[in-house]
Amino acid sequence: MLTIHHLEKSRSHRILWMLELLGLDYQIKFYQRAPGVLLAPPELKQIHPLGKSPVITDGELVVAESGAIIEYLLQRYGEGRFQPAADDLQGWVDYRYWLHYAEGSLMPVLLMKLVFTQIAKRPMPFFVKPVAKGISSKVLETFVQPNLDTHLGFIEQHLKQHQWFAGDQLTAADVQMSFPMLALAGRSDLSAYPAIQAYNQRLQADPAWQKVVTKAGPLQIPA
Ligand SMILES: N[C@@H](CCC(=O)N[C@@H](CS)C(=O)NCC(=O)O)C(=O)O
Repeated sequence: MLTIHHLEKSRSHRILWMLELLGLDYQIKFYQRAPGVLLAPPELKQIHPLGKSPVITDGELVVAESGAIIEYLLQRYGEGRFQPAADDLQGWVDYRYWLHYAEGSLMPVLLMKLVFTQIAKRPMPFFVKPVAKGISSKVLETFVQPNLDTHLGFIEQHLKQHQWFAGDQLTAADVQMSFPMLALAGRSDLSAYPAIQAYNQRLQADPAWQKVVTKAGPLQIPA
């Protein structure tokens, strides 16, 4: 039996979406984050040494890392679905690009936004707080937000011309992009980005996404 080790409020949501899109039989093992921090519980280290989610087990196989899980599921169960047609070269270039861009380029900036926003909210001695707040708001203002703005403009331009990331059909590139796209909504003001907002509505209206919401709840983004 295929099992997904699903951490609440995490990238694991995208794998649930992939499993639903493929119509696979699977079970969900739920994990909660430790109270007050964003860390996964130690039990996840019994599944994979890094103790992160998502991770799936399929019989004897353990597959970690969202992109690798998606590629595994498509290769084993996809039968060509949720990938561009074999002769659609531009589609394949876009597909690969966005599949890797999600974790390789966009998530690091979103993670920095989360970490530096959290610093100012954490309990600490009163005399340290102004220094910590000063440093984190400087990093946010001079590095993180300008970078995020560049990403937002870039994604907006792409989505003005394409319904889905790799063309007119929903592919696994959209599955991999779903988490950072909804994290963008949680961590940025999207009022100047109508194509991104429309895309986020489109993805959440997908029937397979709706099934995930029924089984595991809506995706909550740590902010
Ligand atoms: N690049 C990895 C990232 C995995 C990851 O960092 N997952 C987070 C949840 S979104 C996690 O498990 N965090 C808890 C922790 O680090 O303890 C992937 O895409 O699978």
